[in-house]
Amino acid sequence: LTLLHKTKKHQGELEKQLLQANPILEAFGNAKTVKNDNSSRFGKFIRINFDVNGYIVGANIETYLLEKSRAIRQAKDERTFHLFYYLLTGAGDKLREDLLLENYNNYRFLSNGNVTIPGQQDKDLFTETMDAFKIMSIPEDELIGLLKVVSSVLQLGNMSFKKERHTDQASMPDNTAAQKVSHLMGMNVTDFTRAILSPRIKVGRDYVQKAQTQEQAEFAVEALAKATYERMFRWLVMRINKALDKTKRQGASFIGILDIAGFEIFELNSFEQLCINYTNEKLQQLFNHTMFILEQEEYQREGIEWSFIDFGLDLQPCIDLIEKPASPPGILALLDEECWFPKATDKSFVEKVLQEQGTHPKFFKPKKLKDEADFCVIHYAGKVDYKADEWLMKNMDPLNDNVASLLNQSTDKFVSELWKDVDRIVGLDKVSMADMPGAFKTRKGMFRTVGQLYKEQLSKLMATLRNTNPNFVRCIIPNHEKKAGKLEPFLVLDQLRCNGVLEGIRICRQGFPNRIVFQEFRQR
Ligand SMILES: *[C@@H]1O[C@H](CO)[C@@H](O)[C@H](O)[C@H]1NC(C)=O
Ligand SMILES: *[C@@H]1O[C@H](CO)[C@@H](O)[C@H](O)[C@H]1NC(C)=O
Ligand SMILES: *[C@@H]1O[C@H](CO)[C@@H](O)[C@H](O)[C@H]1NC(C)=O
Ligand SMILES: *[C@@H]1O[C@H](CO)[C@@H](O)[C@H](O)[C@H]1NC(C)=O
Ligand SMILES: *[C@@H]1O[C@H](CO)[C@@H](O)[C@H](O)[C@H]1NC(C)=O
Ligand SMILES: CC(=O)N[C@H]1CO[C@H](CO)[C@@H](O)[C@@H]1O
Ligand SMILES: CC(=O)N[C@H]1CO[C@H](CO)[C@@H](O)[C@@H]1O
Repeated sequence: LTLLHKTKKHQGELEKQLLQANPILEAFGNAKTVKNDNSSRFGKFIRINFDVNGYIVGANIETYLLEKSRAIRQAKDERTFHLFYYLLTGAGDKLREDLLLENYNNYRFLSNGNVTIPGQQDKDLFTETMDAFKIMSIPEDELIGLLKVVSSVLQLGNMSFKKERHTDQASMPDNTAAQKVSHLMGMNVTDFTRAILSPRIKVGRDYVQKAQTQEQAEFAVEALAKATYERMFRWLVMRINKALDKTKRQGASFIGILDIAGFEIFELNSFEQLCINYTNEKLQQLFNHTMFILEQEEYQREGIEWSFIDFGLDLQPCIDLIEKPASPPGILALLDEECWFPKATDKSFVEKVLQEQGTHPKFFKPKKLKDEADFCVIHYAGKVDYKADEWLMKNMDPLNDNVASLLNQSTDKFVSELWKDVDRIVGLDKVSMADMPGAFKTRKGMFRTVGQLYKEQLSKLMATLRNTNPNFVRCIIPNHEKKAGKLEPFLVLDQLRCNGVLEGIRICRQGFPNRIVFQEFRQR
């Protein structure tokens, strides 16, 4: 960041804004998890562009895979995104009233109520975040629009449904929360309620109103809350990029910083973890390439007697297992295929994977009874158990398109902006609601699945990274008690081993000078 101080006078503002982009994104995208009070729940690639003279001309941030499910549910001792707590603690009376804010315990989506972080003043951080928005020159009306959306996400959690007595239909005995949501998001409450309870669905050429079950209504509201938060986050990134790209001048070179979502070890892992691990495989491959191949080439150039070592870590087979499009199709391709297949279920997806990839060396089928996992993938860091529950749903990510159009036509400018691309969502009529989850009745290729989008985004990122001279920083947790100055040797060793870092140490032991180890540790 000392580079920032070399900027010209008129770029002082850009410098300040660049430094404020992080606190804003962290407020909306970081959260307390069991192991880390401030864990990033999204990946990001920050690119600082320089002109030929080495002056900063702008910056750009790209984000990956926000853990949006955190907005509606949190595990024990965890929190949702920081901003919710900042807002509920820091908002003054006027803002509380405008945003219809309530106390922590009134919100069902704040699973654990008021959880505080030792040494962290949510109230002060609210002020800091709001100041960061000012420095970013994001106007007040946009900021209020944004905070209203945050408040509606919380309010959506309080919409509750009941099963009507003699039918399967859902009803909503109390519409207080629906009224608040409608007020905050600029919708007509009657229309909103109808869109949730009995949406118009296209059947063949006609539209019919189809009453929803309690389960379907609840699913729709949760999906809406997650999608709303995600869209708001994407807007935020877009808006920050707009602020950071003022000079519109072409950069001659850039420094990029990639920071992927921190993963934690879960017993059973889902679709999100597969995507994160897939990213890790690709990055590890880049690491392997940069550190070992280049280093060995240098030895050769310098005439050091050296025989190329195969570290036995070849990552391509595992990457193929996940991303290969065909012959045989990888896990993501098989998942897409199942999504278009009528009557498909998570179970039939698992069967297909077993059938196509059952003999893959990086794949194995867990033993029945003993194991809860549906399949295991042998990643470079170790064997990971995956459970395929709801993968079809997660990959399609369907939304109630009736509500989406209401939001598209919202009287609130900010909300309608967030929903301007409604034609790209997977709507209710594409999902056979009768046998949820599963069976998406739509033509292949009409929509992009979550897996497809992620794969494309990742391959773009890798192309960028391959054209750079990368340096790697490995963050190691020294202990699980969040204590300063305490280093647990085995915990650290384990992480170094999982990161593939220990291979460097092996070279050292084989009698070579410390240079690799030195260089690696210097770079981390
Ligand atoms: C949270 O972590 C980010 C780095 O990811 C750091 O910049 C920020 O200061 C941290 N926030 C708090 C409140 O510790
Ligand atoms: C929201 O829901 C929670 C839990 O169901 C309830 O305790 C609370 O009173 C509700 N708040 C409002 C404002 O309806
Ligand atoms: C949240 O909890 C903390 C500590 O338990 C307390 O000091 C604070 O007043 C609470 N905030 C609210 C708004 O309930
Ligand atoms: C909401 O829409 C209904 C019809 O769907 C209409 O009768 C009512 O007047 C509208 N309310 C407002 C406040 O516009
Ligand atoms: C994959 O994810 C799991 C859980 O998130 C984690 O335990 C494991 O270390 C990850 N593996 C790789 C290769 O990143
Ligand atoms: C052992 C190992 O993983 N080797 C791989 C390192 O990366 C290069 C290039 O990406 C591969 O060719 C090796 O197979
Ligand atoms: C379905 C729908 O209403 N789509 C509209 C969303 O908003 C954009 C512009 O604001 C319109 O062009 C779409 O027709």
